[in-house]
Amino acid sequence: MLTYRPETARGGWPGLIRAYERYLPITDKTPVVTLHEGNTPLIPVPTIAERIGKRVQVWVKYDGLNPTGSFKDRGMTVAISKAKEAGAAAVICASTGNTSAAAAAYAKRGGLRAFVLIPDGKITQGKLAQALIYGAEVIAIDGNFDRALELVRGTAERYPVTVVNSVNPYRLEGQKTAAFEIVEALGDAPDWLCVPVGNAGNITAYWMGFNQYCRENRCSTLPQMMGFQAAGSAPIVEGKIIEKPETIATAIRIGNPANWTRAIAVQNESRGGYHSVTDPEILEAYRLLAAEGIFCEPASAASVAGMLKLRDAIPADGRIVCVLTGNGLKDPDTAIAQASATFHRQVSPDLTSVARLMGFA
Ligand code: AN7
Repeated sequence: MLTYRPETARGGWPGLIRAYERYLPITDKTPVVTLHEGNTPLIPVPTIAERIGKRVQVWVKYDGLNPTGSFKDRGMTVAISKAKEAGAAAVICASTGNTSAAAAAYAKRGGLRAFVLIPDGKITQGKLAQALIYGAEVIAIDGNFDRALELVRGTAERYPVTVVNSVNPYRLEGQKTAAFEIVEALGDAPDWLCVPVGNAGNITAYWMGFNQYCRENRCSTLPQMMGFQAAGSAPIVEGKIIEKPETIATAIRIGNPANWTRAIAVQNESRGGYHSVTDPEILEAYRLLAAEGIFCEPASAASVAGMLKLRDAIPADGRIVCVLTGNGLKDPDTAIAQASATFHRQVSPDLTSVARLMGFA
């Protein structure tokens, strides 16, 4: 007889709600909607660390290994479970792609309708594919993410739909668990946490998580929170709304972050900072990560690009974690365009031709 026990599925990992129940706003009545998200690896990246030119240790938190390929699953398992608990029939979000993928998956799993508003033509193939195959109701607007979020807020004020963007506090509650996992993996918090920033929900959530774990005596120090925006979409760095944000890192193509005020508080409390990285810097970090065997999406590489840009400010013997928020498979077009690998095409299908190309004949 087969006995399936969710507690032991995926190497004993029941999903982050069950794993961190006591730190989350979960009750006996919460119907847990999970895909066993969380528990992602913290991977050392020694060849990238070497580029810093002093003794430091660098790890990446590879959150692209979540069920829908991004950190959004952490927030969505909690947001959808709580929406279901409250009796919601439908959820809505604006998205540059990853939130819509996660909302679509978890809403379907929980039996809720999902409406997703996306900027037409400005989300990657993989993310669009996900929203569609999970069966969300996709509304692509002739406008950017910021306009989509305004429409989402307006809709939710008038109609019975629950917003699952990071203005929903349950999203941040779920996402803070990534900080718990980092502390568990390292035994304490790192010196720096480098995070790509769009709406600044994730950097806020990490800060909540580290603080909560310190209050619980699970860690003794707090990291400096270093947020990185793409140069064409850097409202927090520039201190003003960007009306027409642009960057190859479409996930963070956001000109008016929803959690702006919180983002400033995180900077002040952690003695951290916000900096911008250019598209070429992002793409260089993206290729360096691939050279370590790690494939993330361009927005995620902003954390590594930012760390390398600030190398002179890194403390000696520093321990740094860069968050890789999304999987590289989300954006195959950029990968193919940026790869410099040898790619022979239209090769005659015979041994001599193949061996010749390999340099053996
Ligand atoms: C890969 O999906 O905003 O600073 O609508 O997809 O918490 O917004 C995505 C954001 C970083 C920025 N990396 O996180 C959306 C969306 C990736 C992302 C961010 C996003 P926040």
